[in-house]
Amino acid sequence: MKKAYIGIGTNIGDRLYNIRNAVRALGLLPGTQVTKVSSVYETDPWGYTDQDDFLNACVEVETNLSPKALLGACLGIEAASGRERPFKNAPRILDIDLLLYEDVMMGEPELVLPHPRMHERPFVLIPLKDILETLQFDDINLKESYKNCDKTGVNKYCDMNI
Ligand code: PH2
Ligand code: MG
Ligand code: MG
Repeated sequence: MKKAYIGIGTNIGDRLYNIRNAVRALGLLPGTQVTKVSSVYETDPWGYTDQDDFLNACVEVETNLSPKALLGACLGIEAASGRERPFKNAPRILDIDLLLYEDVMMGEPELVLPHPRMHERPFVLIPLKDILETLQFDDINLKESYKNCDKTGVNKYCDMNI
């Protein structure tokens, strides 16, 4: 089994339902278990700011799926929830991003690991810190990014009860 870390975000509809639904669906993937869940955070929109606040969370999974198979499965869960992609950083029912997969580094058009923008994103770093003990992978120092990130727009919303 391989360990992977996944970020979940939503700012349309019943946001807490959407997060819980994503976590449940991840746990139902073949050869996959959800092994840790972060708290749920309410976060200011980042990037395209003229939209409603998000709920964000992160989970750890143990999986037999390859990185690309896991990514494909995450995109499938998004699509099943009704996700549309009208423009970059648009409001979304559900976004499921593969952040880290073991210590795999890859840069292919369909998948870059670690996630290339996670270091800049408090809404990823803060929930990830709940579940990732070391925050330190060989070439990417997440601990520094976490220490330096602006924490003002990320507020604990609730514990994840799944
Ligand atoms: N996702 C984005 C862009 N902006 N802002 C917040 N607060 N949370 C997100 O999940 C998010 C975002 C693109 O994936
Ligand atoms: Mg995203
Ligand atoms: Mg995404």
